[in-house]
Amino acid sequence: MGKNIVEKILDKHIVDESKNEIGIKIDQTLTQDATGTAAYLEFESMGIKGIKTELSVSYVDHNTVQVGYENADDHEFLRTVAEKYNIFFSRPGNGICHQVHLERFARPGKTLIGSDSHTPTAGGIGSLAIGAGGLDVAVSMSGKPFYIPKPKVMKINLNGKLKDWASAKDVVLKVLEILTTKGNVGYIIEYGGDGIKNLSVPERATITNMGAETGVTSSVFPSDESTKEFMRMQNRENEWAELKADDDAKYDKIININLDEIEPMVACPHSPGNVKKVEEIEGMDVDQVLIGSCTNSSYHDLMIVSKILKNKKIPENVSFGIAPGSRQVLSMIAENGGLADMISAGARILESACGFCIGNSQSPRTNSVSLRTNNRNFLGRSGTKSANVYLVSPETAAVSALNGKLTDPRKFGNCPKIKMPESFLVDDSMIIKKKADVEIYRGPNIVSLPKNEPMPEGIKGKIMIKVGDLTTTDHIMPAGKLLKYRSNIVEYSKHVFEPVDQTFAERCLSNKGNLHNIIVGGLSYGQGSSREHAALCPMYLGVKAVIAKSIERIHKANLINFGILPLIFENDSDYDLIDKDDEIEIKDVKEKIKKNENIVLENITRNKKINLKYELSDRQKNILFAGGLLNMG
Ligand code: MIC
Ligand code: SF4
Repeated sequence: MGKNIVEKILDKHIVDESKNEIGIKIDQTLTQDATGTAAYLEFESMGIKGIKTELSVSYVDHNTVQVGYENADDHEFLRTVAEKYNIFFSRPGNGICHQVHLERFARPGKTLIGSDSHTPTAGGIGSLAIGAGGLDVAVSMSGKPFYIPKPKVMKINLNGKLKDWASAKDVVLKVLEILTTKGNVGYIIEYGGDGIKNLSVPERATITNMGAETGVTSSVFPSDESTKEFMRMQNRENEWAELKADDDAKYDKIININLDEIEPMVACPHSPGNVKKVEEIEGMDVDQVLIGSCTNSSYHDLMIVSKILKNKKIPENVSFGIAPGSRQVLSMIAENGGLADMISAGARILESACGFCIGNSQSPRTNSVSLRTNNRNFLGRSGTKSANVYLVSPETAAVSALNGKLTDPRKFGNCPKIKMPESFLVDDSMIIKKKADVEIYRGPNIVSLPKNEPMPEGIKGKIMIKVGDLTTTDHIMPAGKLLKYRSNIVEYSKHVFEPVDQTFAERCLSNKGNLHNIIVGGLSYGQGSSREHAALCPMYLGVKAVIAKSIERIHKANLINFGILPLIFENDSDYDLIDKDDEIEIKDVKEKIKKNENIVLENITRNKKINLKYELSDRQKNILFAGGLLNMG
């Protein structure tokens, strides 16, 4: 029987298999600074001499604002860790991890995990690239397998050809409109169809990048002539390998999208799944426009923008910023004059980093409308809770910036055609690869990680918070200006659930030791980022279980890694039988899980019984019993 691409890659990488999960060998890892500090502290605590992967890269891209000493401390810690353990170190200024990895390291047919949910960007080149918590990345660097739920494969056929002004971003927004941000856990998307030959690797990467918002494990494209051409332009043709599905390959689900019918799209506040056509809501005034992020900041994206802006000026009431995705892109547009056209139009040129996307710079003004090319518009993520953030393509962003209003770019006139250069400008001098037995730098912001106790026999505690559907890790563990505490868990923990309830952390700490703290969530709890701090910090606050209607893959794995029990309501409607401040008890929970028996929660306050379920492999049960992976030696 024929095989699909996912099966072909997995066949070469599966090293362990149980009823509901597979363990895969990981060829490459990546970390970024905001998740990397914890990941390397965890790696150090494993006492391993050096990495066992083919390639591991540590990027510094998320927090480069350096207000206070904390970021600089983190950067130096990361630089010295990389040197000690033989890890590539991509210096601040070299670009956003996913963009640089695609340009310089990602390879067709290889497995990659990264401590960042947008790691599937590398699926654009045919790598099976998966986002994970930092601890899972640390484990993979030590040569042990990485576990995912047994995947189901969804084929999305892209047929036909995009019309002028429709772009890869509009394609992935269409995918989000179809799949929404919930209900896709466990799937890997494989792209195919006759239209993909017309899509370049960076366009494919925009599509696989934002697949993360659907909740799928990864998204992957075949590796074909277009892939070969991109790799040749990066001077990496020798790393190319063909990757294609067999004609009779089987899929669990098939979706067909006609590229000819794709129109400019927009994701409205406050979810990337809240998709409309631009023409449906155009005309709205925009106060801020930001172009960049790992979704849309390739050479082609920025050249289109520069052509749209050429000889034009941005209106005085629009704040307009552009962050090129990598130093390669920035250098190339600087050399060919594209950058000068942007500056002349009134753009503020921002560092090649995540910056605005994670809300630690460029927060928009109160009650404003911000139009952005990144991938997430969760409430408050921009740093301004009253702002409304809309996600669009670079073309829509640039045309709208010029008009001061959300505008369908088709109104602009002729669509600029970008002639790609003969090759990309390759200069890896900001990527350091050195191995020496250096002493690791630890400034006062590098605080060692707290540990958990083994799982209690029974849970007796209190519901400390009850949140609704689609609660993201940005709600649980906000980033933005707090990013500088990523390597200081005690400090960072004070801010858990801050956007939702400012008293949560304090209340939890006062219970800790007497009562077990419990979180109740709705559908798709923990969607969004891979930040393990959304589990690590609640663990530090004494949270023992999360009970929800459903929990997203990466967050569930993080909860288990830090010894927090992920439980699911057997009946969704039982969510209504439990509320904040209720006292609850789950008797003999450990024994029941050991024996695979049903779990019943007693709501003591309301005198109600609620049936709960769980899906845990033996491996995951053992991690939970130990109180987390770090306790397992
Ligand atoms: C994000 O886009 O939400 C982040 C910031 O890149 C996160 C990682 C983090 O929180 O450090 C992600 O996507 O995993
Ligand atoms: Fe950085 Fe934004 Fe991409 Fe996350 S989504 S890696 S914050 S650019």
